[in-house]
Amino acid sequence: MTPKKITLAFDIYGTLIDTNGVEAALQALTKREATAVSRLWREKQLEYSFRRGLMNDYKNFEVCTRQALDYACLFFNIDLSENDKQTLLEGYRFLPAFPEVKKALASLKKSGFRMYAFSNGRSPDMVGDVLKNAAIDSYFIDIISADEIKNFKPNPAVYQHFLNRTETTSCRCWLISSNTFDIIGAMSFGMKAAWIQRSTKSVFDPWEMAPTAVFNSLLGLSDTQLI
Ligand code: 2OP
Repeated sequence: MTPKKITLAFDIYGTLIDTNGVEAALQALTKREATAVSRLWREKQLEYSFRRGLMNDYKNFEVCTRQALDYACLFFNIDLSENDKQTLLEGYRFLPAFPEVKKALASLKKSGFRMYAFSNGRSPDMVGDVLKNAAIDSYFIDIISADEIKNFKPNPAVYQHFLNRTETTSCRCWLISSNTFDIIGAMSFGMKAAWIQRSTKSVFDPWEMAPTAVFNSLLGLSDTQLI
């Protein structure tokens, strides 16, 4: 097998893009320590997407993000104006990439892998903007968004949609993600999956499977590991 025959599906938020990048703006607007607020915002964003999926009541990832921000504000008793909330949501399009991402993507692209961005975020606006603003959009052939089928990872239909759009098969495809729900979703669908364990404190869900490979950054991904 050569890299040209292997498709890599890169999750975006938390894997390539650091969602904690909202902390500084949150702190400036709320005038308080924002780590816990940022964490709750992200947790609720994911929870809302999962619940929408289970309920068959699709609202896109931006809506989930906005409602999760409203929840975090209510929970921490933070009074933000509509303008401030819009500023924070706009900031979601300017989140930074993790430090090693550019170097790792450049090296994988040079090796010849078929590389796609694969996200629950809406494309092209939400995901397209964040990749462009982080200057990593050029590494991908295309963005595949779960929004195209009005569903969310980890629903198997979304992984199937990825294979359909990229004209590949699960045995020639790796999901690359720091999100354990995504790794388990892809593997139970039949894809190989590399878990990017971005913090030693991140715990892999103790379900009936383990990731195909584990790395502490994208720099761990190489031809020998993926072919
Ligand atoms: C993604 O980018 C939700 O972080 C997840 O799909």
